[in-house]
Amino acid sequence: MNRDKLIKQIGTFISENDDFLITSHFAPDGDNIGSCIAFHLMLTDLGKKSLIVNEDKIIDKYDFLFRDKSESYIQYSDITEKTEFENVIVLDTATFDRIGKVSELFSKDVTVVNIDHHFTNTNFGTINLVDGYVSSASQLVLEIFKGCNYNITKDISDAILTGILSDTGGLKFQNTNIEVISDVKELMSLGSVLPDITERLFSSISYEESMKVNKIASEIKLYGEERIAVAYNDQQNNPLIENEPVLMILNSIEEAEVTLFVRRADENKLKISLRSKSEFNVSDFAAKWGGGGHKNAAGMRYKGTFEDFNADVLDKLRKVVMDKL
Ligand SMILES: [Mn+2]
Repeated sequence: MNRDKLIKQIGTFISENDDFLITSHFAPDGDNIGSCIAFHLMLTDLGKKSLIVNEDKIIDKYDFLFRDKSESYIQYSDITEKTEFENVIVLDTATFDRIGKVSELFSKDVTVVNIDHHFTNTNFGTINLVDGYVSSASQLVLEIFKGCNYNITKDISDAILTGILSDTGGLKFQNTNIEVISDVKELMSLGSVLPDITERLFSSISYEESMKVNKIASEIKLYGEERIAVAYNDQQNNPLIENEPVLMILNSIEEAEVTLFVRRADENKLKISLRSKSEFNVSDFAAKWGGGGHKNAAGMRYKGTFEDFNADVLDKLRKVVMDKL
């Protein structure tokens, strides 16, 4: 189906229904949160009922995007009364399992609108608007709102801009193209202040958090020959609130082309963020362990200790990267 028809179909889905569940992948990031909030605010303005539910907590940093957080969002574990939703919008999520337990809130005859920008998206929705070439799910949300002639208020614009800035690393990543800049220009003309949101997303960190970041940064390991850098954190000893500041330091190391940030969540469970500055496809690599994402940014999980991970995954990565050099 062509894009205009798809957007019209989403518009019809919205106009014909009154009660929506909005969700996205666990471990929410700025694009996930921005696109969810933008959609929630728009549905509210259209006189619809809508609730954002995520398996994980949305960190306080994004509170400025909500009109009323307690009315808009609930973490799955805080739900006391289970409602079965018939109309669900899933944003920024490549595979159905990444919404986690939130799927337990779906009714049997649920309609799922899947809006995403991961090449690996499995088209799990009833309606699927998937485009791996756009920077962010938030950019697709803007396209839908424009296509449906919805009124984009400043706060909706701020949420969309937050998503775009988050997934482009503040307009610095390879996915920052003319369309991104053109959308940013449009959002600025709607009243969003680019430096203000950039500041909120990238330049603001508490003293306590900065000490945790420093600890991790001071132990980054560089494999010079393969141009791989690895950061590790044990979340139980050093509970980091956000990964982004570590990723920024890690990815700014000029001797590294591929970087890994490995977090030990709990006993024998690791979460890994992979980034690449070159043609090396970290999504393909992570797929071997059930992970995925984009060519230059992906995620995966691993069962085992950090030592197991080094012997198993990191060694393979070093070999694969060496072979490509
Ligand atoms: Mn995204």
